[in-house]
Amino acid sequence: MIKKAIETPKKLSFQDFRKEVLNDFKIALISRECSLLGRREVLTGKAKFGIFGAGKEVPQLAMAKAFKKGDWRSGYYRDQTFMMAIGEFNAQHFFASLYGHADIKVDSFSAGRQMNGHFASHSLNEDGTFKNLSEQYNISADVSPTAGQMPRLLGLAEASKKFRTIKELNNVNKFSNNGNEIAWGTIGNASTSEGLFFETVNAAGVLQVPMVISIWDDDYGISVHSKYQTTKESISEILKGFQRDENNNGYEIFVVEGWNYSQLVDIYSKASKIAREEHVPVIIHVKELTQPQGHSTSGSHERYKSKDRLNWEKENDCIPKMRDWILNFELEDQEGEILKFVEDEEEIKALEKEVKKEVSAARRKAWNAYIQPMIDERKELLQLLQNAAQKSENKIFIEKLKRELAEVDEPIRKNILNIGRKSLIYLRDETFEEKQILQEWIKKYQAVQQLKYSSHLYNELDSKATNIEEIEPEYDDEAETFDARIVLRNNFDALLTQHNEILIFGEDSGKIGDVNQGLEGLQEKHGVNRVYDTGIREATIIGQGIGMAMRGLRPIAEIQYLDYVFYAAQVLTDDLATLRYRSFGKQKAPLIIRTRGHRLEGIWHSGSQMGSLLNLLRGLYVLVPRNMTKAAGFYNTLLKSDEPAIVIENLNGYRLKERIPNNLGEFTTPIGIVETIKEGDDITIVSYGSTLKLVEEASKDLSQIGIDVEIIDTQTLLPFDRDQDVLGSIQKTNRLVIVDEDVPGGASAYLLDEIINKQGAYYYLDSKPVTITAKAHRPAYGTDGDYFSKPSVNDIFEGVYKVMHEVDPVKYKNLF
Ligand SMILES: Cc1ncc(C[n+]2csc(CCOP(=O)(O)OP(=O)(O)O)c2C)c(N)n1
Ligand SMILES: [Mg+2]
Repeated sequence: MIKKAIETPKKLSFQDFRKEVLNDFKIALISRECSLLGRREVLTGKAKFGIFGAGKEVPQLAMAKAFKKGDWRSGYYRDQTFMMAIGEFNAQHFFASLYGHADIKVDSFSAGRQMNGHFASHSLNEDGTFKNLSEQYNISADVSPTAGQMPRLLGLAEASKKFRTIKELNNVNKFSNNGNEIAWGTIGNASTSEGLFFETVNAAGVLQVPMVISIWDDDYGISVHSKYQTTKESISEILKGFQRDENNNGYEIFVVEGWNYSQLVDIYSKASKIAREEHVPVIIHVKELTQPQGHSTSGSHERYKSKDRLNWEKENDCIPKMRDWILNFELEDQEGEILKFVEDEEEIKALEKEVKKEVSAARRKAWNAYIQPMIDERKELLQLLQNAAQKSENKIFIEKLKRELAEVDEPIRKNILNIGRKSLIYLRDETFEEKQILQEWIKKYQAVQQLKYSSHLYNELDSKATNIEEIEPEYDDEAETFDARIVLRNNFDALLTQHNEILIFGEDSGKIGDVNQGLEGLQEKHGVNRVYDTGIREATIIGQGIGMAMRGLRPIAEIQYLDYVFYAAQVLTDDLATLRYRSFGKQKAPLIIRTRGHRLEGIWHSGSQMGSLLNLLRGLYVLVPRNMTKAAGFYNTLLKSDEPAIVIENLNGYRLKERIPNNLGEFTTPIGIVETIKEGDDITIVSYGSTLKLVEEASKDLSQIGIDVEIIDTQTLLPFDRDQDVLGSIQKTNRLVIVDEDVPGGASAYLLDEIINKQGAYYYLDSKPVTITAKAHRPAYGTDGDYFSKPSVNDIFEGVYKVMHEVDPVKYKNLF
């Protein structure tokens, strides 16, 4: 058979081409062998769970060819072959991550924190600053929730657009070369059913950003066939309306069989050119892929696929298909000579044999590297247990524990610590040096190991946001007051002037300068590329922010009202909040989310869901400034640092009067520091946001009858009161009331835990701590809706009074 499709003008270049094809094929074979052995490792108990890229190897070889330094990938768990093909992953890494080797030098993606198949590159230097990202392959840390990679993909692509279109950013070579970088997305066919997929596709079409989405289509999502997933059973079919034409922007859409190596290479090269040069998004629907091992190591696909389908998958498996193509490939050159990739099948068989050996050796090496440190650690503990047992009256029990640990075939840290900690129970009544040595060892071991699993939730370096000191706002002696929105607006103006990397965007943020005019006139002044409107699509607004922040920009993403943040909750909690943690501190997205809420009226306009945010957003700062000067100070603080945060402004505070500081863009509100806004001796009241105004009002009524409260504004909810000032206050008043606009057991429960448990205020309380919260339901509409749903001045007065009644029922008689 003579194939003319691929032109090879010179013998030499055919040899190069041959080498490349055979090298690609070898990568595919290594990847497949890893998947096969990986499954065995799980089934024999050496690893917990495995999810592999088998059946998707060949298209990933093609994608890797088009992927250039500076580019970004935002993909999912099937991409091991791609990672191998760009040279960032090998068989030994594969097994290390499968075992969950908790060492960043070994599992460079997540130090064992993520399941296998979740990839990440290192964006940061040791000091937390960005590396030169335009000189490396960039892999944004994967997440497991299906389509969770899509919103971030939008931002990664949009960053290229910003680097190309904002003149002042053109020279930032560390992050971009004139916006030539493509953001490559990968997603499974079934995951395209998710709303996040469609939201992202639409937004990227509107924005016209350099994004190439590959859809790996194997007709299934675990056991569920395409007919239950996708209209017409074809994602490219239904996306046809996005195809660009002479009159309209849109997408370029390609459809290709996943086993057709030469066509894939061709299409990926075209797609790359379109996206890179024209900044037009591209979709590549890669069909006819298979799952030779089923979805994952839990369960087998024989349960849900028919015999016919299983046979079809065997016949259409992309690796045997590529093998046949290599074997049968012949090309006649200009001299009439027939050029081939291989002489005969034996050459391929020899390659296959070599690969098996290589992968098997890599597996052994990875296993030994994983298990040996723990065998050594066990040995240390066994010796210490032996020493302690010799001196102990409970020798037999300790020796029994020792035997139990010695008999574990493949000891992990849980086995080691479990036995060590149990041994201390038998030694509790005894005192001797060997026991002390054992105790010290366990304590130190636990502390060191714990870090492997718990570090990097926040920035732990000097650059962390909580290190930014307070700079007070400065005023002219006779500074006038203005609507408070002007403080914000002028401060944003100063920030946009100071930092070219700042971008502010959201619904109505551009042309009208946000619904409350905190950005009024700033689009005109700083340009439509820096202050701009987006569609109504909260999840991808956050995704835009995450992606751009990961690429060195400083986005401020607006969520119009706090109540609508839940459209983006998945992206915030699964992606943004975990990014630093799941990449073991090797990636960051210092995204600032600007929103407004607190004490409004109506079921979907209360802006009070603080408890749920506190639970979902560990990894972010949750900031609740009581006025706009404080809010502006938080933006200034955050921009001096590099961590993500959500700032919840008071919706009913924009028209209240505040003075305009002189040091705009400079003054800071410290993170995690409370402020005592009224001193008093009888009761400490802790609150935040708009509710503080009501607390202040109630406190005036209370002081009229001789109750002197101390009012503390938390200012920050996450983290809370790092200096433990609330404890100091309770040491004086011995009583605590928390006033919270959230539901019972919401933010008030969090605050109680912080104050009573963590700060230890329990020891200083003379009265039961009280929480005054909203009702459990959403607030009804209107002023009465608020009055009957949220804590009112009356509620606060009576709640505090009741505490004092219990203290002195004669002086403070029952009100009712
Ligand atoms: C939001 C969410 N729902 C469910 C799951 C469980 N889950 C993991 S993979 C998967 C199927 C995905 O199928 P597809 O997108 O076609 O990718 P494939 O595995 O076939 O490559 C499901 C349902 C998940 N990870 N995330
Ligand atoms: Mg699928």
